[in-house]
Amino acid sequence: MSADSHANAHHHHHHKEHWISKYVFSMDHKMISKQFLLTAIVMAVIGMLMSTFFRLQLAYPGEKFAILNFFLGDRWAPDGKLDPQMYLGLVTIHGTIMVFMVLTGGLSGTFSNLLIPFQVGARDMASGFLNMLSYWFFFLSSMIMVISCFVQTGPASGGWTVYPPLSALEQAIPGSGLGMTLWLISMALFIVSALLGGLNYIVTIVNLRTKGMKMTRLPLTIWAFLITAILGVLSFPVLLSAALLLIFDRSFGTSFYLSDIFIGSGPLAHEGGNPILYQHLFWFLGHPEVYIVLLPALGIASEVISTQARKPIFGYRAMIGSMLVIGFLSFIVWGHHMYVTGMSPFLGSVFVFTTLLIAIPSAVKVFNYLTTLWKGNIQFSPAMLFATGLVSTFITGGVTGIILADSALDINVHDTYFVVAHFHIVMGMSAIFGMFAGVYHWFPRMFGRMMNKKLGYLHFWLTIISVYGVFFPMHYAGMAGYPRRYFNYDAFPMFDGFRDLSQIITFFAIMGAISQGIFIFNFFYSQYLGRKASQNPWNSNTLEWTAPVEHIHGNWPGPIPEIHRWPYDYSKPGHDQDFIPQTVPLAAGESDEGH
Ligand code: HEM
Ligand SMILES: [Cu+2]
Repeated sequence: MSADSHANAHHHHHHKEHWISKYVFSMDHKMISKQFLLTAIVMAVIGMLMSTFFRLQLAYPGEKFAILNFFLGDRWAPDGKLDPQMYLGLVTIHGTIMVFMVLTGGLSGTFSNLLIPFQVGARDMASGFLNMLSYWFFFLSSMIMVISCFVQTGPASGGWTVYPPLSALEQAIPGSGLGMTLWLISMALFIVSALLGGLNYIVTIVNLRTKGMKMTRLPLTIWAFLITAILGVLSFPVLLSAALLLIFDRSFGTSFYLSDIFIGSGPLAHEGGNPILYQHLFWFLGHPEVYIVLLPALGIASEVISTQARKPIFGYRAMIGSMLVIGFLSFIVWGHHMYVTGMSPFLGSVFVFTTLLIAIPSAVKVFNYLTTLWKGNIQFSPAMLFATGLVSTFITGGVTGIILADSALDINVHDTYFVVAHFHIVMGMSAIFGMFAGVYHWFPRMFGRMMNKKLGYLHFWLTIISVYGVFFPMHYAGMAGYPRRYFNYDAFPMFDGFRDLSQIITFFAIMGAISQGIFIFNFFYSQYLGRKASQNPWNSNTLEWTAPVEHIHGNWPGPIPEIHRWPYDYSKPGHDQDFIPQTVPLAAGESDEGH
C-alpha cells in the first residue's frame, strides 16, 4: 500500500485521540518537532545559566555571589563562592548540553521533523513509532544529563570530550565518579536517539517524496538534513564504541585507554592501553559532529535568505555539491584535534592539508549566500536578520579556522581562549543563529500564529552585540596565552593583566543571557496571543505552506500535491507574482532546468 492511500484510509475514520497519544506519546512529526524544540529550549536555558555561573568566577575569581549559592547550594557554592570542582563540572556540562542536547538533538530533531515530511510531500515520517522512540530516548538522555549534576560527587568534569584517564579512573577526581558514569549512560541513550532519528530522516527523504519531487528539486534544507543524517549514522556509532570501551576500562578492569598510571603511592594495574586511541575514536565522531551541528543551520539559512531576498538561490547545485564535499572531508580531518599529541609530523601535515581543503566548499557556500542577497528585494524579517547573522559568524569563525588548521600555528594557541573563541563563533553561534532563524521563520507553520516582529528585532540586535562582545575579545586573550579551564587566574601573576577583559566578556555574557528572555517571552506569548497567521505568510514556494494552518493528521486533507518546479522561483521574469509555488505547473515553453 502506498503511503498516500494508507493515509487516505486513515482519513475516513476520524477518531478522537486521547491527549496522551496526542501530546505525549505522539507519532506525528509535527508534534514530535515541538517536543524536540521545547526540550531544547529548556536545555539551552540550563546550559546558558551554567555559562554565566562560570563566567562570574572567571571575571571575579574567588568572590561571593548569592546567585551561585541559590542555584548550586551549600555543597558547591558555600557562601556563594564557587567550588573549583564544580567549576570544571559546569564547563563540562555546559559544553555537553550545548553541543549534543541543543544543537544536535534540538536543532535536527526540531527542523528535520517539522520540514522533511512537509517539504518532500509525505504524510509523515517513514516510521512514526521509531520517530517517537527517538524523541523519548533524547528526553531520557537529557534528563539523565541534568540529574548527573546533582549527585554527591558532582557532575562529570573532564570536559565535554571526557578524555581518559580523568574519565576512566573513578578515583581520579570527584567528577570522575558517578557523574561520569551517568554522563556515559546519557550519551549512549543520546546516540540511540540520533540513530533512530537519522535513519528515519534518510528513509523518508529517499523513499517518500511526492510525485515530481526529484532530488534536484529538493529544497536545500532537505539536502542539508539528509547529509547531516548520513554523517550522524556513520559517525555516532564510533562514539558509542569509544564510550563502551571507556565503560569497560572504568568498570571491568580492562586497559584500552590506560597504561603506566600512578595514583598516590603506587602504580595501577593497567598496562598496554593508550589514551590517544580514545582521542582518535572521539574525534572521528567529533569533527563530523561540528557539521552535524552546522549543516542544518546552513540549510535553514539558504531557505530563509532566498525567500526573504525574493531571489532564486544562486548556485543551487554548487550548494548541494559543497555540502557533500564538506560532509566527506569532515571524516578525514579528525587529526587536527591531535596536533599536540606527538603524532608524526608527516601525518600532521596530511591533516593540515585536508583541513584547509574544507575552506573551499565553505567559501563556496558563503559566496552563494552573498550573491543570493546581492540586489535582492530584501525583507528584513527577524528570521532574515538571524540568517545573515549566521553568514557573518560563519565568515568570522572560518577565518580563525584557517589559522588553527595549520599545525605550526595551532601548537601555540592550543588550549587557549583562541580555540574557545573560534569554535563558539563558527559552530556555536552560527548554529544558534540558524536555529533562531528557523524558529522565527517556521513559527507560523508550527503554531498558526506570528511571532512579534519588534521583539524579534530587539532580540536579534542584543544577541549579536553580545555574541561579538563575548567571543571577539577572547581571541586576543588566547593569542596572549590565556589558557582555558583554569579555575583561578589569581594564582598566576602573569594573567593579572586580563582581569578587565575578562570582566567585559562576562558583562556581555550576562547581557546575552538576559536578552534571550525576550525570545522566550515572545515564543510563549505568541503561541497564544500572536497575530493569526495566514497560510503562506512569507509568500514562499515550498510545500509546507500549501498545507492548511490547522494541524491535521497526514498533513494534507486531500491528495498530496504534485511538484512541477524547483523551490526557488522567486521574482521570475514574465510572472505577475514574485513567487511561484512548487505546485504550479510549468507554463508552455517554461523550463525548470539550468539552475
Ligand atoms: C551564552 C552563550 C555562551 C557563553 C557565554 C559560553 C561561554 C563558554 C566559556 C567561557 C567556556 C569555557 C571555556 C574553557 O574555559 O574551556 C565554554 C565552554 C564550552 N562551550 Fe560555551 N558558551 C556559550 C554558548 C555555547 C554554545 C551555544 C555552545 C555550542 C556549541 C557552546 C559550547 C561549548 C563547549 C563545547 C565548551 C567546551 C567545554 C569543555 O571544555 O569541555 N557554548 N563556553
Ligand atoms: Cu575538527
